[in-house]
Amino acid sequence: MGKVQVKAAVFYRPHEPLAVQELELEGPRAGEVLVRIAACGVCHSDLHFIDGLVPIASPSVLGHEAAGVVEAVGAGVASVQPGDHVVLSFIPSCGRCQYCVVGRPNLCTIGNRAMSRGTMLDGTPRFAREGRPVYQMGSIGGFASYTVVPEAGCVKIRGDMPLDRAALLGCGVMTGVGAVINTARVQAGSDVAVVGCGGVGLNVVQGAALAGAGRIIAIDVLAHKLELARQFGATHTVDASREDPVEAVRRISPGGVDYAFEVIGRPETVRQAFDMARRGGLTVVVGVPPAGAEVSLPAGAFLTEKTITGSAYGGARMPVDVPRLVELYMSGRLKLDELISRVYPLEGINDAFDALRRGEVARSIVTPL
Ligand code: CND
Ligand code: ZN
Repeated sequence: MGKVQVKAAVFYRPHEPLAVQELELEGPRAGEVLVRIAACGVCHSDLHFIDGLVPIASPSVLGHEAAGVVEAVGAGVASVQPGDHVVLSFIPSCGRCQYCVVGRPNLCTIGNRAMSRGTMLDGTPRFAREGRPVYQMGSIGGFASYTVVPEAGCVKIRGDMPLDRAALLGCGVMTGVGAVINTARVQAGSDVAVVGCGGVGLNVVQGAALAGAGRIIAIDVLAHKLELARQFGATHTVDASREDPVEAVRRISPGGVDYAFEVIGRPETVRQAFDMARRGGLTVVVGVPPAGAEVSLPAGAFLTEKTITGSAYGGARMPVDVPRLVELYMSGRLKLDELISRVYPLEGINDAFDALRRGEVARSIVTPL
């Protein structure tokens, strides 16, 4: 199939608004899929590029939290066909590398290389403008009317799942709930602290509730985020703009919590989370820090068998986890409607990022068509 004209939001350089432009989209090559984007969530990871905190290939179509409908497939594609509804994955795991084989597909060598380059698995993107390549954030580029993704980057979902809700599963929900269930494996009855209750952190809170955590302590600097956190299952809230969050958490959960999650991406709050964890407790860093940032920890704490780990994409095993999350939503046990604070057309994308930067929203979605 030939080239398609699409409308997309393109990042050129930091501290500049995204440009909403016409691009050419090449049809799917072998093993690739053309998807009409129904909705794409506005995640803080995209904002890090715009704010110049994390580098990305330029120019790039941003957006990595998307769902849509398969329009066409390239040669050899077997798992989806035109008309299927899909959630897109920003780590298109190959299924064959050492990480995939041992059951850690979120660490896939090939998928992570494609994600960080902003390309398909063969190292090239499918968008172009005036003949020059335009890269695809997370091998997706979801702020576009259509995109092409690797087959391994789409997961088929049931047709009656609303696509705008499904988009959120592509990053925020998978990352947040997955950090609790896949990475930390939170035990029922244990105490959890969540530092940062935005689009991803609220999903850590609801993941902890799903796992049957005992005390779920939500920490943020904005009162309306703490109210939302209560709706998502927090049993206690701490306003870190008013009191020391470490002291507050250690007061609520004497000795500290079993699991502390950092969901902002700042060295100071990583340290706070670590200090909130009890002896033998686990700290999980979900937030993406600025490039080059370092974290300082009290070395003596390791004698108390405290551990700290990162969580990439919530330890996602997308073909397993996405249908599970869909079933949880469809049976009323996963909150997605409450996450969508605003819906923007593609032309409103820069307003959506301004609102995210100001902390006004849980999540916004962009509907490109
Ligand atoms: P969002 O901006 O929605 O949330 C951040 C929240 O942190 C807001 O509610 C803020 O008010 C709050 N906050 C800011 N400073 C403080 C502070 N000092 N103390 C307490 N709360 C504070 O961002 P998001 O939820 O979309 O993303 C959060 C992070 O997760 C961000 O770094 C993003 O890049 C990262 C992430 C990681 C992954 C992964 O795979 N690990 C995937 N997606 C996003
Ligand atoms: Zn994200």
